[in-house]
Amino acid sequence: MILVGQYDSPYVRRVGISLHLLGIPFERDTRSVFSDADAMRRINPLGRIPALVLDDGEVLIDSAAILDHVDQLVGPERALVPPAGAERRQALRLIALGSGAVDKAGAIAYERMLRPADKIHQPWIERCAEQLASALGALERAEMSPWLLGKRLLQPDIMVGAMLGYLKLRVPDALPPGRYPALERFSAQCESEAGFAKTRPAADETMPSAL
Ligand SMILES: N[C@@H](CCC(=O)N[C@@H](CS)C(=O)NCC(=O)O)C(=O)O
Repeated sequence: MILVGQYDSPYVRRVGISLHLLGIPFERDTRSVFSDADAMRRINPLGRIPALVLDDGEVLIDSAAILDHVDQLVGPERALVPPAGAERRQALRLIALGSGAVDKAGAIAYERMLRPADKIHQPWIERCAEQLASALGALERAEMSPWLLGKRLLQPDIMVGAMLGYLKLRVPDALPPGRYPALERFSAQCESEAGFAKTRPAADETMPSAL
């Protein structure tokens, strides 16, 4: 299978981390959604990443749908989202907080990096920053013992860890030193895992500035 997308995308990274963690071999297509937009739209009509090209050529899009397939491949014992009940609901809530935080951080990064300076709308950035801080506050108060759902590293940890890595890269002002001590420790714990280490964005995996 081929994972399409660059690791500066936390959505691509969370798929890469999950595949490494589960020991599923894969290749990479690291073309850019910006500089290779036409080619990327032939893979995913939305021109977004990640996509996962299966060995028979079928293309899965959207990290949640890709990871749903990966969980089915490995079966309920090894799946990274619990199969049912309160634990599954809690996992999905934590994943939603992590991916929602990425969406807000992404909106800030795109506003700052893709718009000409005179078209940047500061009130929109401030609204996104408040929503992002509120989500980070909720995650800061979450139990981590040592992972979000207990002893095993699961999809909520991967999503939140990838989100924190993305913030450090693209919106570092969202993580003022000392404001989120539990999340700082949690991020270091995630980044020391092999799957996180193998999926650090390369220097050329980056976004363009003003389109
Ligand atoms: N819900 C999607 C979000 C994917 C997404 O936002 N991808 C971004 C990179 S982080 C992208 O492709 N952006 C390019 C664009 O939308 O033009 C998922 O979970 O895969």
